[in-house]
Amino acid sequence: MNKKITLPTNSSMLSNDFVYGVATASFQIEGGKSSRLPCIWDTFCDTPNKVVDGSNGETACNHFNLWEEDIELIDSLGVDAYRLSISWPRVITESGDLNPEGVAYYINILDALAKKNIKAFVTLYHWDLPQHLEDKGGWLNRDTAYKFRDYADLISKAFGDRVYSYATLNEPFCSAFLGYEVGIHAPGIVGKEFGKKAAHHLLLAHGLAMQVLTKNSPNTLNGIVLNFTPCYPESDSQADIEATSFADDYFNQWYIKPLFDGEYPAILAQLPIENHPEIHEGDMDIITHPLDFLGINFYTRAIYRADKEEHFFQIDPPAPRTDIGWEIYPKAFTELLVSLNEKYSLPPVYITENGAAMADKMVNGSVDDQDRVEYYQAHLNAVHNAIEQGVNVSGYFAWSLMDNFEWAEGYLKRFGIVYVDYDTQERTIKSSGLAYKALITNR
Ligand code: PNW
Repeated sequence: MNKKITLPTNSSMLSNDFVYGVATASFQIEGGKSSRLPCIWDTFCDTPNKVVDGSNGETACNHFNLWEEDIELIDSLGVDAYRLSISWPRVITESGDLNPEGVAYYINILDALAKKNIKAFVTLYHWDLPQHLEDKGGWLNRDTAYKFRDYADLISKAFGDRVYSYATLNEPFCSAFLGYEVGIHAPGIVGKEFGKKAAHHLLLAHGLAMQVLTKNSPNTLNGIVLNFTPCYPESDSQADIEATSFADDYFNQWYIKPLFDGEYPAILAQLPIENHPEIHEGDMDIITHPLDFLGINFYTRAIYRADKEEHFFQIDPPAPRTDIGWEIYPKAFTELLVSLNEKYSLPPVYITENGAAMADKMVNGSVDDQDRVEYYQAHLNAVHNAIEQGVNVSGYFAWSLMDNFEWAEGYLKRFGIVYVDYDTQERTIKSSGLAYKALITNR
């Protein structure tokens, strides 16, 4: 018996203007490595012991060749929208010009989506920085922000009116902190002095790109996608509460407060001077460029306690957990949306990613992932509850359309609502995909 996903009959999420979609990212699905420039994730994958299963993005889901049937698959799910990302190293040459083959590849995809009336939500940067830019310092080099603006300028002109929404960056927290502070993502740089510098250049890149997108593409929804892992104290002790608030500022508010308030959280003053970002005059004005939408990605929460040496200590997540070890705690999703709505004057919000890794088993040709169906049910309810409390949420994207390259976890963790057999590249819609489709098409 396949469980259904349901929402209260009066829910605004059952209206036909609420946008339902599925999401992917270029490096995670495309493959087709030989027809683009190398990126930082190619290099990272080639470095021993960085990716758990020693895999890479050479083939991935072979979406580079299978994109036509994948669009049929997306259409068969009945969704209103598809969130994809553009591979910067596929569309821009080393000298900074458009690469016509790479541009044509995406134009074909955008045209095929338009034919099927599927809205294209395009993310310009989902972590695949051209390696030649990393060789000049990557996101630690201020000039990368201007290179990103130039890329955004050229590509938005080339795409014309084919795009419904542009997001500049996906999850600058992950790029900055995971990539340049703890080094568990590409380019694998480690040091507390680097994270906030990279973060500032990413946010500057975002603001500069917003300027050109507003000019070249005034009719698209232009914005950014941020991820949040809401922070909870282990106890009500003052010390735990303060440690948790510091963690929240460091991991979450750091990336949203500058966008709306034009300043970093006050904990900046508590960070050693060598860890500070390099902020030039006028940067904060660029970063506060008005947004047409805010994309929010949510997967889990984190629990903190006070620590003697550090500002905070994160405890191991309690059960229930998904296959990647992340606690399932949908209440934090509602509380996050409500609290952001209180703190900031938000534009329309789209949930640009939400989903779960589960230990899927293919049995007699089908994957009966009732655990994932339950995750989606609980989290869609959580979004509904936030809307009831006044948050303006306009859409929701499942992460992910299909199983794919899960970064440092390689192909071992499956987030898809469609199963991928990596030997045959066969796609099979899981029970969660069927339940999601039923929710959308029965509205
Ligand atoms: C997001 N964290 O990554 C990305 O946007 C996707 O590409 C990815 O596949 C998906 O979520 C699932 O992981 C994240 O450690 C990776 O806080 C790590 C974190 C958050 C998001």
